[in-house]
Amino acid sequence: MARMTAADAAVAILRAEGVTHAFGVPGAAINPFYAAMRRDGAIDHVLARHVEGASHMADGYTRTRAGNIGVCVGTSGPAGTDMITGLYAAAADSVPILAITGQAPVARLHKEDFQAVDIATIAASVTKMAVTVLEAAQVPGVFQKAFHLMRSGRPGPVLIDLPFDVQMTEIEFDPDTYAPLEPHRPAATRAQVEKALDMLQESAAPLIVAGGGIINADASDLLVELAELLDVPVIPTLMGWGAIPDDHRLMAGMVGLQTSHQYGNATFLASDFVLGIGNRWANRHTGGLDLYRRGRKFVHVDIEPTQIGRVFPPDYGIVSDAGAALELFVEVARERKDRLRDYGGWVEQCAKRKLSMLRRTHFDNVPVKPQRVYEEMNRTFGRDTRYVSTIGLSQIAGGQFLHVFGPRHWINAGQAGPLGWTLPAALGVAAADPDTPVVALSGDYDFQFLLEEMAVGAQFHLPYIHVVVNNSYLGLIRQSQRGFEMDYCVQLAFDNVNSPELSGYGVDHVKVAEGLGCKAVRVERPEDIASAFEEAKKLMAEFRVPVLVEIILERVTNIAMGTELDNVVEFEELATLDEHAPTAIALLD
Ligand SMILES: Cc1ncc(C[n+]2csc(CCOP(=O)(O)OP(=O)(O)O)c2C)c(N)n1
Repeated sequence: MARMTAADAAVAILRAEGVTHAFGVPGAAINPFYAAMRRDGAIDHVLARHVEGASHMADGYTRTRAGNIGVCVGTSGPAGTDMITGLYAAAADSVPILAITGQAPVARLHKEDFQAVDIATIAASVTKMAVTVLEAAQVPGVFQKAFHLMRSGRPGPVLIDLPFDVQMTEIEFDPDTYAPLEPHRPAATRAQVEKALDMLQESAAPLIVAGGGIINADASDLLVELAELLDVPVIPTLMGWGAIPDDHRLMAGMVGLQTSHQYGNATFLASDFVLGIGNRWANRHTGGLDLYRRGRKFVHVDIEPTQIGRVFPPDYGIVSDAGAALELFVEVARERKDRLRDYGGWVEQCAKRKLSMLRRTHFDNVPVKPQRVYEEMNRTFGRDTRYVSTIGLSQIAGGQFLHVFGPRHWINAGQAGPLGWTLPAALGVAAADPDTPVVALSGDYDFQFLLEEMAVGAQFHLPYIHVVVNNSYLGLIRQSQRGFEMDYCVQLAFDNVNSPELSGYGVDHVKVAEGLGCKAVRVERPEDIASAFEEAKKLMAEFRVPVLVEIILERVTNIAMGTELDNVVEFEELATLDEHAPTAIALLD
């Protein structure tokens, strides 16, 4: 056994659990932990400029690779409260991150000490565990339990709050023999999978709804294998996007009120059976439940028992890790290969809908129409690109028009949608996987929320391309104001006295990005977008810093959305010629 401070033991456990990076902001109450990180030397510290930024970096880091746990670190008081949005975004999307905060000494916790706040209580509803450790000897056990919890069942975040004196206390701990606990992941039984397959085979027009649980379980290959064995089309949810490549013949489109395809909704409404795996029937996917459920049977597979029946009662529910369930589904489907129902006609109908219901992307308008931006992104950025986005018309249009070809290549704060998430999350993604291109997508407001974090990318050489579609208009909020006259001093645009050429837009994002040590390019004409992206790639490779590509959009844009799956309002005519939607057509060849 070795004697060391509890802070040293905590850092040794992070290393043993596979943590390579910590994103944080120091302060007096967390200094012992920082000193322990320095002594250990195995964890790269990335100094954020805002603690919320650090928490989103940790989130992006986790989402990039199976098994990753992002860690964010902050001092007592406001650092922990700044992390709450990050914890919420992670919890909402079933993403494990570990937040570590400093705290006032144990004896002063109840004395309204400087920056002492009961962060464990504040964080309780957005974590799987939030605890202030009062006994130094419990520190190794609390960290071991935290990793076990984060990886078991439905993944999610944990917060560990460490009083100053607890961090400093010497304890017995043997890092050489420390071993992570085996995560608990429930698995479907054969009888359950056989019953679900029997139900599917009774239907004439079945679909698989593939949720983020499949990506969490690293089981996308199994999903594709199952879809091919059964010859059943797949609808990925927003969190499951990438589980089946967009150019796979069985990719039937996304369904929903916003980030959806018109053909996806039409195919869903023509189906009579849905096998949902690792999904949660999110309301922006389902729309009104009457229409969503009418005329079809549902089987729901989810790792968390209480998710079954939460949104609506399925015809049959199975509690299982998505990967474990898919393994068994594939096994049983293989055994039944010779007696599986022929869905060729149904698959063909779905493919036809895809061909005839594409939205138009090719517009030559100046100022640029957003659809064109996504077409150029599809054309310029390779299949291996990881896209990162959060919320806004930009994210919704990204969902409708971008093409994604692999799991963890669409990285999106889907449920919480906190403005500001995109930039720091993209830095976390770049830190976790420096070898794969990262392209972030923001509206101007999302970009402005935490834009100081760009300096972090310049300082720590975390290169990525940030596409900012600038309408200076809070597009999503305007489009969804639903008759509320909310326009009370709500304008992002102003006359910038330093950049008069931006009249009607406001913030000079190019100057800001350059001031933070990054490179930046501005585009105003559609024919210049592709060359700006190519230029950005070159700048990124040469300087190894984030590169902003700001595209000045038309101020007012409407992107298709609606209130029901059969009532999504289109604002442009659908593509009638191949050249109206060239990159989407290319996927169908
Ligand atoms: C922290 C936070 N506050 C408010 C919102 C509500 N909200 C959603 S989108 C949006 C406007 C987004 O504007 P922008 O980022 O410029 O994107 P656009 O919709 O114009 O593409 C707002 C205010 C939010 N999602 N998060």
